[in-house]
Amino acid sequence: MDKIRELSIPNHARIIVISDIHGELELFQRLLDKVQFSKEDYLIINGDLCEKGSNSMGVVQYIMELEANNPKVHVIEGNCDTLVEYLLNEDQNIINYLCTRKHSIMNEWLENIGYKISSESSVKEVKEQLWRHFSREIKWLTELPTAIETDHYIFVHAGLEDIENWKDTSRVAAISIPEFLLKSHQANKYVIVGHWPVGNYTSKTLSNNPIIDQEKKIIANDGGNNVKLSGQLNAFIITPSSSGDNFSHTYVDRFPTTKVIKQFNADSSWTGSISYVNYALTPIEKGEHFTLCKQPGTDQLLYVKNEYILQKDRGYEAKEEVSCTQISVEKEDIVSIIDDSCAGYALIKKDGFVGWVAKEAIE
Ligand SMILES: [Mn+2]
Repeated sequence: MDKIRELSIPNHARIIVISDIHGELELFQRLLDKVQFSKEDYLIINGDLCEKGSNSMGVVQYIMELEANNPKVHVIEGNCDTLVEYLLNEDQNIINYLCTRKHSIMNEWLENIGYKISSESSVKEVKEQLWRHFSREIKWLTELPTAIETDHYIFVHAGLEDIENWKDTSRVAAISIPEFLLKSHQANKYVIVGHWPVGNYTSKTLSNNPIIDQEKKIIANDGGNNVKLSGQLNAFIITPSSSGDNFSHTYVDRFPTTKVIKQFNADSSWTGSISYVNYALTPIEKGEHFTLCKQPGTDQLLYVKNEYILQKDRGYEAKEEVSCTQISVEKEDIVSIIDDSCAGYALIKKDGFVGWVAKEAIE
């Protein structure tokens, strides 16, 4: 990769890392408030400002301004931020992408200038229109660095190749390598990434909180905002202290919260979750609310909420990624409600952990 920014961060400053905002301006602003982002802090936006959410244009505008007014704000590119390059290269495939994906920054820009796109549209003309009105934004997006290196950290959207000199990682790998936490790297610093929702790595209690792998020196921070049913926007926070850097995190999501009115004790044998790829299920015993299933992909036994099991021609599968864990709650706990539309049990999030509680605990 060619675009590496070296950055020297004074060793008393807090570093806040946020990735995969995906067009969620309001969530991003709430998160900055929640971490009490101040003039003393460094803010690293770890790629994927655009796509999937409904206000990519607003996110880009807001962060461009933030960066222009604050030398401590730094942004790197994610794969979703590089899509405008297809347009600049006049690649006709981008027209098909824009016709099938409603939530794209380019569609928001086109709507803003009242240009109706169709599969017949010429890529040259769309490019000319957007360049006329948004050249500043397009230029900014294409000039973002691929990685930022500080004394102790490397910030990159997806990951590094497992090679002697990490700087030889190709740009495509840096912004789009999948499952980096299952791989390894040879840089002798922590590598902080987004891109791959951390929920994909969990096999026990589903959580979208950042994962720190001390041995591999990888920190995965993508909370699956706008990608996962229970997704959230994470802030990973590095706070220096005399004994070294402290790591912490916080998050925001769009779920309503409620106060627990009755204690619920989880059955600890109800654990695990269904995540990306492993949707196939073999039902073993159907209960009133949950069905004990075997997950052929992992050989795990899981209690799957009946409403989340679909019968397809090829067999049974999960409707989407979902927790199969029960979680305990105490009276007065504040929890977020992810799904209260099922019979008997509600899917909630407590301190970032996702699972089921009996409905009488919350209503
Ligand atoms: Mn990404």
